[in-house]
Amino acid sequence: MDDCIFCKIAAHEIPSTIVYEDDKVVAFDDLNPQAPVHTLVIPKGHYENIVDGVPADVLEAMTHAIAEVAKIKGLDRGFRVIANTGASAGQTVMHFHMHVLGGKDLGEGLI
Ligand code: DGP
Repeated sequence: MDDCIFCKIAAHEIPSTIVYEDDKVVAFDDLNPQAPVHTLVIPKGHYENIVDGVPADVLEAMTHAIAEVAKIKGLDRGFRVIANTGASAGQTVMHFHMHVLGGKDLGEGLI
């Protein structure tokens, strides 16, 4: 997608702090962190959200990337994964992404 900021990050056309990358996904630190560790995992291909026909191998690569991020960032005490889906859920960037949040006690709530 031409004017998608996360497509540009995936293509290294705009800078980001990349934590992990393979042929299908990129993980990079969020610009506006909500926790000591706040990393986004995105597919390199453009899908609007988690229900936009994301292929199983891409979902598997994203799960693998989340585990790699947890290892790299030392999230051995636990972490939270969130995929805001649609504007009413707070999705602001319409390129599927999973937030990986951790590095502090996040408590028991969902949000
Ligand atoms: P969401 O609300 O789920 O769509 O989250 C979008 C996240 O993307 C938000 O936490 C801020 C982050 N973000 C937006 N633009 C950029 C950017 O250009 N670079 C980085 N690293 N993060 C961005």
